[in-house]
Amino acid sequence: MEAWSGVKVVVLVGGVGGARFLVGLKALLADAEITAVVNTGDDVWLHGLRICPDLDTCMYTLGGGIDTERGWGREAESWTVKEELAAYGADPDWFGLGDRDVATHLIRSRMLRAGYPLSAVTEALCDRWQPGVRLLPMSDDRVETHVVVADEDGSERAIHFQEWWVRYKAALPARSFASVGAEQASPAPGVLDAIASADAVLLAPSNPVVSVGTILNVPGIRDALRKTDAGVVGLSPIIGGKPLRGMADACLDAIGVETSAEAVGRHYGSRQCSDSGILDGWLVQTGDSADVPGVAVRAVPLLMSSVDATAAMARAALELAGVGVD
Ligand code: FO1
Repeated sequence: MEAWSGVKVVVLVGGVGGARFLVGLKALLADAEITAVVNTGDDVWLHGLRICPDLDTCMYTLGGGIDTERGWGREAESWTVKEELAAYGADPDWFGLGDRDVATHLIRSRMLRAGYPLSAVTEALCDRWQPGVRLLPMSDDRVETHVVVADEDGSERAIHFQEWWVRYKAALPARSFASVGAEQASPAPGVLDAIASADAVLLAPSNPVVSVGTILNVPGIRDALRKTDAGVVGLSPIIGGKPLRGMADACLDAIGVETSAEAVGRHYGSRQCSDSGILDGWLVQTGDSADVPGVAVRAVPLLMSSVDATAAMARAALELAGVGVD
């Protein structure tokens, strides 16, 4: 009997880093039940289409359709629709809308307009891609990450995360982030049950502010993490004092958290000795150290350089969460 059978693992994930981690976890837990709770704060309406970058990145990566170079969008992509939109002068022209990717957005937008919740849309799209992991949006309600930025003249304005991230490459100093709609949102069906009945809950090495942080802003999720019998273990997205990819440092600066494995571990906090913390364990990169009061810290290799390397990280995280394998 496979040592992992029957094990239930929930992972809170964002985009590229989270998807990569899920590939290694899936390789390790061949026949266990993996549920990914995916950030939808990056989601945006563009050209009349609803785009869900982190859900699509996870779906394409696990389903074998991702462009591995970019980490988002489809492989063997073409950009004719984008060129034609630009020829019409249709705003925005700074977002990479690929032709193959557009089909996903057309199906999603049609189903949303027909009244299907995002979780049902995601299930339908996954029928094609068979990711081998249950992908749940953090919420079926609209929760969008907006960024308050300072312009050259010092004036402040709020822009959608995608504009900050893609158009400005996070170069505009971010004053703060807002999860617009979070107060009225609730976790998507299945999210709270999955966390409550899990054997382990893992925080993928995703952006702790705009990915994992946004998921924690959905009312009920943080409490569910504090209440579950599962071990809750995070993997640091900061290695040697900097993020491996993405701009987590720009995000951490904006909320006044130092870009270090220790600071992020403390930011998530201890479940045992704080009234809002969520961690029992924290994995940091070999060579990094972190003192996170009330949290068991272990240093292991955290570079997702191969599926095997990622599977080893996942094994270490599960063991720290008390789900050991012989
Ligand atoms: N990221 C970019 O840096 N440039 C793009 O043009 C871009 C287009 C894009 C289209 C679809 C999609 O699902 C993701 C896309 N991303 C792009 C990534 C997106 O901005 C994600 O929100 C970030 O990667 C953060 O997870």
